[in-house]
Amino acid sequence: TRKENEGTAVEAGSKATERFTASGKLAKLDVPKERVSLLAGAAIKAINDIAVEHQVTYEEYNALKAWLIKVGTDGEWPLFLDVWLEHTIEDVNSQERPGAVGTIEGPYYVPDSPVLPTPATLQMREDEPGTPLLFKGRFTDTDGNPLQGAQVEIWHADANGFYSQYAPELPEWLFRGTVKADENGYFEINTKRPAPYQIPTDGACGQLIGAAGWHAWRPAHIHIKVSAPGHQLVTQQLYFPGDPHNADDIASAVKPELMLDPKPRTDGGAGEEVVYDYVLAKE
Ligand code: MBD
Ligand code: FE
Repeated sequence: TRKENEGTAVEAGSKATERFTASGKLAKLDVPKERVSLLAGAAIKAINDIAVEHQVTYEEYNALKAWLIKVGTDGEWPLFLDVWLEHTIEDVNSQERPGAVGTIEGPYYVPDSPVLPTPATLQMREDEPGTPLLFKGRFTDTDGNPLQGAQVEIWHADANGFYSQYAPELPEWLFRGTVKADENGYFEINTKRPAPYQIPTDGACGQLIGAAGWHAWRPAHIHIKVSAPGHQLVTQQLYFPGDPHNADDIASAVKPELMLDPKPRTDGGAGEEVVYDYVLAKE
């Protein structure tokens, strides 16, 4: 797996900023004045309360100012927010939704990945390192009927913990694809087990982690967006039992329902297989 400082903030965190800025999400944002005043007011009050409660010094205040400036110049606002806040936003917004359990999207999703029919094999290099993983499952609606037109968008790190399009020298769509389920809702995806992921240690987020004596790790995970016409999209991640960071994910995004159960392959192929079924709620 990956060594200390191999992934740089410049290549990963800041690309996430570029992508977010270019994605068109910014243009669509329109938060009503009342909500801005309520939320910004509450956030400012919470920080002022902390300053009183913990008797914040000028040294600490200036360290904060320098650090906030660095988060921006390193392009790490998406990384910072997705690691330390998105899990709460996701909880708040998925409480009422029946069916498949979700978790955070994180900073490295890319829309419009290559469309592949099932059974699919994600793009890999020749001699791609890692344990082969066959991921299969089925889509149903909340009444148990097979779902038509369902798809799995999948993206994950390679065996060194790097994401394509956010690290140099990786093929553009390595370990990224949009897999169409068959008419009975079944899908099969051939890929390789991802490595645990360390967030970039050389930028502002890494500086905070070092200064606080925390660790930078996320457990190995596979990112997923599942959807079908007329049904609610679910964004989630799947995890592997036994990963040392399942219990202390820096992004607080692990849930028991998202744990896979890898088994030897039933078709005699190399590696392991996992089965994960999706129930999608109507829109
Ligand atoms: C990741 O791969 C990720 O999933 C999150 C949430 C944050 C940083 C990197
Ligand atoms: Fe990730």
